[in-house]
Amino acid sequence: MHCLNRPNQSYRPLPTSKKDQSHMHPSLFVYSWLPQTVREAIPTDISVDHHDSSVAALTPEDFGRRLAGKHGVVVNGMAVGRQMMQAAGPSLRVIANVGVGYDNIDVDAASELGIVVTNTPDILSEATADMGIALLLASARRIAEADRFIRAGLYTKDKFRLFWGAEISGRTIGIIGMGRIGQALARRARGFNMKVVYNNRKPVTPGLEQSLEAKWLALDDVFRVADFLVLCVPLNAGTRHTVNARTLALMKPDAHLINIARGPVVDELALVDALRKNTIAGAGLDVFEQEPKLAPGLVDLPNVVLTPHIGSGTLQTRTAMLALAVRNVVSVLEGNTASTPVN
Ligand code: 8YV
Repeated sequence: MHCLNRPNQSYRPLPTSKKDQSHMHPSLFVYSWLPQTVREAIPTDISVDHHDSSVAALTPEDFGRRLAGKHGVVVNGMAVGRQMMQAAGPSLRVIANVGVGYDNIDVDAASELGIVVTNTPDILSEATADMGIALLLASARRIAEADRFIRAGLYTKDKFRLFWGAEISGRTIGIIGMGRIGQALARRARGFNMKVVYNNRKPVTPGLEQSLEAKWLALDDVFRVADFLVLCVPLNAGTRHTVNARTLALMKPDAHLINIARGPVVDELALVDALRKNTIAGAGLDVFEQEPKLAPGLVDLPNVVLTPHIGSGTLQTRTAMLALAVRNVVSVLEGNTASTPVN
């Protein structure tokens, strides 16, 4: 997914001298899992209020109360809109998102209010691309269905005709969004001897296209030719419902859709309809339109593999994401620039 760097805004003033800081220690609210090694990297003059969102979610009201008066916040996908920022008060200078996608944060409002927003690009690209391949293989080879079959005690006779899936080698992967994750996916797909076509607002450089052995096509053409269509775009007004009843109808009946981007890139009801009517063969979904809710009927379909937004979910990657988010906050609170700002 892309990190759209925006021109630097004028941010809220910082306590620049030691004298300023002596009467006002910066305070940080971390609303995320926080490993000890990362916590120890926070300078002791920053007071830390920690709530592990992976143990229990706060309501937006409680989150707002904890945020009030803080100078920085680390969030893990929590929606932070203009009202929340305003309610936090004028002390708030930095919002560090633990994730490359930052559609949960109103970046325009933050910029207007002089608040720095940061994300965690790059470090999760490999793990997320792995997840794309995992879902592609699982959907093609019907892994989840076969697993359920064995657990149900149905594996009792001849196995030759069981769970025939789709061949990968020599088939075409269509990647929508050729940012860092899309590129990592293309490299993996070449390793599986797949042909790579892609769509991106702008084609990548000829040199990169050549090294990835990837060909740019118009969006509708990617839908038409892909045997495996993988979504790697950020969510914004231009990408919402890229997959809808019309574009699903362009897909081959034996094609599979994989979503490792954001749920709302897909019209989930239209997808349920296509999977139910078998107008496409299968889907692998790591993200959903209204997480953690699923569209009615989705769980009843045999031809979809579902995972709960775990694209970047490895210990190494998630730890690195937290470390980067915390480094970004600390940098801003110490009067320096964040290493991965988005505004
Ligand atoms: C995060 C993600 O787990 O990076 C992203 O954009 O979707 C995931 O890696 C998610 O942001 C929740 O924090």
